[in-house]
Amino acid sequence: METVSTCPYCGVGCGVIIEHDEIRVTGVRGDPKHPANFGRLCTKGSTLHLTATPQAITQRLIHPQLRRHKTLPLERVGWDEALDHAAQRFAQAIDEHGPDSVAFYISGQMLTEDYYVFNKLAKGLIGTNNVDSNSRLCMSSAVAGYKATLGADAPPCSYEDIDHADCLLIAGSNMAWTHPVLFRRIEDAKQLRPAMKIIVVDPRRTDTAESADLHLAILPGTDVALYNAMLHVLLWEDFVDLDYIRNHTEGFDALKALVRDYTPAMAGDICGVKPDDIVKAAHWFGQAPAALSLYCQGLNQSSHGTDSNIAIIQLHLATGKIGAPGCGPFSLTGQPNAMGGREVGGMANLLSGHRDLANRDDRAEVARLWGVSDIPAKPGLTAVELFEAVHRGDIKALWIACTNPAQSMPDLLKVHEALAACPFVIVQEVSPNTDTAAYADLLLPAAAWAEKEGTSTNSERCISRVRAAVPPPGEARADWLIAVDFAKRLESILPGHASSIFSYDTVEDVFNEHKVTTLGRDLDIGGLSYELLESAGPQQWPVPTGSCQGTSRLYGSGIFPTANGRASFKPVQYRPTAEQTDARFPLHLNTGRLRDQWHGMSRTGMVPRLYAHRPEPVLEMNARDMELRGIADGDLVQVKGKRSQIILQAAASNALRQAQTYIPMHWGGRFMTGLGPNSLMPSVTDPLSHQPELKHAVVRVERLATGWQLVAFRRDDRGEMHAALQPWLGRFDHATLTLAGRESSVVVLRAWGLSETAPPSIEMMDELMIAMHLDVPHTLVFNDDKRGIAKRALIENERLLGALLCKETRAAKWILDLVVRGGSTKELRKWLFAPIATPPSTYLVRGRVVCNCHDVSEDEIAADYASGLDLASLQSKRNCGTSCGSCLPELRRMATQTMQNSKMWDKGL
Ligand SMILES: Nc1nc2c(c(=O)[nH]1)N[C@H]1C(S)=C(S)[C@@H](COP(=O)(O)OP(=O)(O)OC[C@H]3O[C@@H](n4cnc5c(=O)[nH]c(N)nc54)[C@H](O)[C@@H]3O)O[C@H]1N2
Ligand SMILES: Nc1nc2c(c(=O)[nH]1)N[C@H]1C(S)=C(S)[C@@H](COP(=O)(O)OP(=O)(O)OC[C@H]3O[C@@H](n4cnc5c(=O)[nH]c(N)nc54)[C@H](O)[C@@H]3O)O[C@H]1N2
Ligand code: SF4
Ligand SMILES: [Mo]
Repeated sequence: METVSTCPYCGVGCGVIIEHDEIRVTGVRGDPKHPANFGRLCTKGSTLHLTATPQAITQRLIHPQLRRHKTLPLERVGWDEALDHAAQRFAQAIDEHGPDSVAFYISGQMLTEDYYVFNKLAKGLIGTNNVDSNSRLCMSSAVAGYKATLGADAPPCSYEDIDHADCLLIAGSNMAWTHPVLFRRIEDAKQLRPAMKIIVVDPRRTDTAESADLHLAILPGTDVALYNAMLHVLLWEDFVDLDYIRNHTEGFDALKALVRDYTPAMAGDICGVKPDDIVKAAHWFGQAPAALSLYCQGLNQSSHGTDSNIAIIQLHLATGKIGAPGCGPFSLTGQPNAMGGREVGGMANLLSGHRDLANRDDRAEVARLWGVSDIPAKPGLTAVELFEAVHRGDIKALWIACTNPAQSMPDLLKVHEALAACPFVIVQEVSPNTDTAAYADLLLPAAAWAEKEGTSTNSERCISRVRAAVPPPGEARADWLIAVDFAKRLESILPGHASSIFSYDTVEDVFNEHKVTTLGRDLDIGGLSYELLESAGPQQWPVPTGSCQGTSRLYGSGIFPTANGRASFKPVQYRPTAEQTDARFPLHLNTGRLRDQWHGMSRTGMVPRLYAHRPEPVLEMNARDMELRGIADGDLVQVKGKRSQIILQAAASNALRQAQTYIPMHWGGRFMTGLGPNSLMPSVTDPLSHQPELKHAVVRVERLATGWQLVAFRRDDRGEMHAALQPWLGRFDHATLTLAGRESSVVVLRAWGLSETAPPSIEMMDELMIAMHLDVPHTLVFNDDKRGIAKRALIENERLLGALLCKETRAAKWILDLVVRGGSTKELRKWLFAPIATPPSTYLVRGRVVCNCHDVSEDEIAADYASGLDLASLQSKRNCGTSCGSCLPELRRMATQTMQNSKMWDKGL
């Protein structure tokens, strides 16, 4: 059987075809008809079915669980008891402390219908605007930037504009990894029209930057200076469109006066790039008949994220490069339904149908549509404020759905304290294992991708149907249904709710009500219905009543959704980030994404092959900074920031300038000792958008002397061991817990002891052997007590199934390869019982896997390139990059670089 649906990961919003037998998902492939991907999927999308295998389902949350008292464990309860209890706790808080004592923290990964219901529940039924979402950490600066300039929160462009642009300005976006299928479209366009110029603005030399004609490796947080200087050049060289400015905008004179100061020399100084390169970027942008900018978190996640958005949008307004094919400021959305959340007003300062909470008429209109007396005027708490209020004890009941703030919020220690102290926390999840779930007093099992129905809107305003293919496991339920069931119970407790405002029979009923709230608005979808989506496929809003087709481009008329129809310029000054490096904290810490992982890894982290590209948590550093500190690849370092410190392995990266470091955001407390990188990040926010500065912290890094290392592997066909081993992370100075393998899963625990820490006792190792199911009689055991060396290996049917090595770990990579890939255990037995440190000389360390689809590693690719193959012949030999294409940027980069093999595993002690 096949069901057409949408990928639940990034904002590209690719169409997928789910292959299934009505009980289980058996496969997934790209939908050739979907306008976002025309059949393509990236590494994450093409492995979606592997997050729904029977083993993966055993890791799902399938029953409601309630903690009756903070000191008691969670226990299984039925839905009635769970939701009655929840309603009673919420009603009690509202009764004793008022509606603002409860709060909801939801997610851009919910479907539009889910989002709509939660928003109505808080603002309409309870009467609190305390409903915010993880989109606050993601898109709120983009929302504020669009509204400040264009008058409405609407990305005016379409993906097809890539096919028409003569210049692409990609800023603060590593699309090659984060919007891969869209990046494939850029690669196609460049191949077809090599004259198209690509400019990338990113402090790091990412794979996206490698593919550019010009990479501006600006110093972190200096974007506003750069775009102001580009405007300076555009003005100076007459590239601005004075007619457009005169007819369609206002406020240009003030901006013109301001950018007079932003000479290329001045901005070059601030940004740390050559003034000539700024001039070149401005020339390319100005000369291009059609210029498109694509931008994401490098702009948004900053204490001046709104200004960065405004500054880049103004380049388009000043040159009139907006509203025409190939033109416009295109903010890429991160989460699959960040846009849907904005449409239903699912944030603390917004209301349904792109309305504003601050606007009295908007509030009255929504109250009328919902059939409630009023919507409170007091703005709700935005994400950072919300957790601060929880920390102060102001929030008595908190409902978290579809997001994992205990990993993804900044200043994590404080967030963990807040969650621990909150009287009543509901976590609505698909996984019982997230860092946030640990704090739940009530855990509610949600239906996941392939099990739920609704709609979601991608970056280009395109609304797609999300369809269920299989039933949810156990008692899991769709998010919107859980919210509606709760709302009805609350209505029966709270006074004054004779008739329900939540009488929906189907998810389509919710969609139709949402549709009514959009009528006459900029996002009007009066003409849209599930039926039209069924017959005509995905549609871009607006689709006003009477129309049966979406709108691919906005503002072609030059009329903007502002009071006087004009877009407006804002004189934005460059401001530095909140934390600046100094002698005590001399390094900048940047964070972001990996190609094959999704956020807190609750889903991608279940798929062993998705670890192959970046197998473990590291701090990336410039080689010179490492040398100055006596740090070698694989050394343990302490990363100390202003709020906390964490320990990581260091890895040299030639993508970073000196004084800059990078930690992927994915590695939280389930994968390494400590809470992960977000404990280092500040909770300062942009004054307008309230988006926190998740890309900029300052740190110092020091090498730590290690005394011993322990490495343990175990094949885990049931997929249960990763969760079971998590408590072990806290028992070592530093440890990491990851997966390896391809067809079968191998759990990998690596632990380090600092020089003063005693090696693990035999008892502790025995305990670990039990936890890893290595405690069987035929496990081979070697102990060298004098040197404190221990080796264990479990071999069955001549296949190595698991091993534990303490202190003598130089052969660890070889042994892991034997567990993962099989092979003769003869050499291993020899190695095990002899005081030999290194693997056999015939063994070649296999490097990182670059091509995930065809399992091709960097050393195989490097060897082929070294032997004279070009990309095409490499591909015909090994097929790498011929399936999903996510590795193509890296294959191209490697063709021009000699790659160094990772030395990380050679640091056995
Ligand atoms: N593989 C993968 N893809 C994803 C996701 C995922 O988890 N994994 N998540 C999705 C989500 S929710 C989002 S929001 C998007 C995010 O997509 P992106 O924004 O593309 O991803 P990031 O890696 O967070 O950050 C992008 C780049 O910003 C750069 N940067 C840092 N500081 C600055 C600065 O001051 N100025 C500029 N110009 N650049 C800077 C970083 O070096 C980084 O390369 O990805 C989506 N796609
Ligand atoms: N340092 C740093 N921190 C960051 C960022 C950064 O760049 N750097 N980026 C920020 C950004 S842009 C974002 S978007 C956030 C993302 O941060 P989070 O929202 O915390 O990330 P996820 O891990 O995607 O959390 C989604 C959760 O929902 C669960 N889930 C999946 N499907 C469903 C469903 O259908 N229903 C329910 N109820 N639950 C479901 C998943 O198991 C998962 O635990 O992180 C932010 N934090
Ligand atoms: S680019 Fe990848 S993650 Fe994003 S929607 Fe498409 S398949 Fe999913
Ligand atoms: Mo995001």
